[in-house]
Amino acid sequence: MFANLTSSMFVLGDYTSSDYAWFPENASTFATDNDWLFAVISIVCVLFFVPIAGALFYFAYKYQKPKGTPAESNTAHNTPLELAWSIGPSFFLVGMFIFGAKAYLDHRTVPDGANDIGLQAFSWGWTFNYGGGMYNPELHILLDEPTKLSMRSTDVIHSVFVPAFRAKKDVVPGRYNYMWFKPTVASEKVSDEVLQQAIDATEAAGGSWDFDRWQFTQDGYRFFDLFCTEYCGKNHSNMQTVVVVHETLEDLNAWIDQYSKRDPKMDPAKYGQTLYENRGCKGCHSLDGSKVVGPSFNQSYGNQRPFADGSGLVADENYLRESILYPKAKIVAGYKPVMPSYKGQLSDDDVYSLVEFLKTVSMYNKDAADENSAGVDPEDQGDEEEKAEAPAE
Ligand code: HEC
Ligand SMILES: [Cu+2]
Repeated sequence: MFANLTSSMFVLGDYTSSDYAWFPENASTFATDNDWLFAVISIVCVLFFVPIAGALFYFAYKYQKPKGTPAESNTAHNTPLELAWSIGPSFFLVGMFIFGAKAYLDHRTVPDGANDIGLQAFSWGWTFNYGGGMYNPELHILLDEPTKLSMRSTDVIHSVFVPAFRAKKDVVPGRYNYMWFKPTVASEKVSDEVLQQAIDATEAAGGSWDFDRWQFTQDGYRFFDLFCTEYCGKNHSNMQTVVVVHETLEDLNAWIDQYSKRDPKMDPAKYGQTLYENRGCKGCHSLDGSKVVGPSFNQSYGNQRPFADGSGLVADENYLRESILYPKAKIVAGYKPVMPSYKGQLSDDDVYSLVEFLKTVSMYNKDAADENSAGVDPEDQGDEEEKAEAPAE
């Protein structure tokens, strides 16, 4: 099942057991405290705003004078009144500060023994690091256990937001940041039947997994949404993924094992496609010839690559491997050196699988050319610099 499905994280819906208008589902230990504080502050604001604004309009109406009357003030100082309206509200302000600071400190103080998961944010996606070479775009955590995210960004400022957890934190390039939460609601699993139907429908359509339509993951779990909440560029709205809360450690570990590495029986190119989807390549490299942040993969393997320093070569396996592990070694002309290095993050077999995948999607690959987008004229693609030379023989 894992082998054949690819996923896109576009436009997730919001699974909740009930509709809501005010707050999303309450699914972490932060939610109750934060909602209560939010409600109290909102009510205090309304209780002050409405009478003050009302009095403003009422007095403006009551004491209006005919046009041309000279303005004059006849109010005297009223010390008790001024003290009352200064000191009275300051109790509310100090109260808000104390409860607000306490809530903030709660969010910043990670409990001992929290499970640590790495998070890398990039334009435009997320990669979670579960250790042992397991990376995945979905966040899977354990019920009733605190989880800490150690977060970094490879490019610009992003921000993690899980509305159901009431947890939100910026991910800033050049430094680590962290956040934590303790989920209190487990993700249900749909029945095998329902899951199989969704898998069949997805395969029949030849498309990628539609989270919005199914409202569960391709492993059959219901999920909470995770968004980027810091406008970070053109495809910011695609920066969404799912949070799945597992009830038992066994269940979580089984999921992690399943995605840890390629099943030896699986076709490397097929697995390479999963990595392409799951590991962020898709956000920067298209397969159809269009220029995204990086060159399209249908123009890579077997094609003459022009480099920024004026040199060039025909892309072979070694060049592709080097481009993945040491992206800054050779910069393709017309592109910025923004690709993050995957050294230490992809295993040897992962890189091999990706290279095999790149070969199958290249229009310059003689063996695969018939099945794939053969006939796309490179002259039609992109701008001056990336115009391809004649295909290599
Ligand atoms: C943040 C955007 C970004 C991500 C994510 C990214 N790349 Fe790139 N990639 C680029 C850019 C930009 C270039 C061209 C500049 C250069 O050569 O470094 C490039 C170049 C390449 C090249 C050389 C292509 C050619 O036609 O010469 C390969 C191969 C490649 N990337 C593979 C990958 C793989 C595999 C992944 C995922 C594991 C990936 N990239 C993820 C931006 C990205
Ligand atoms: Cu972002």
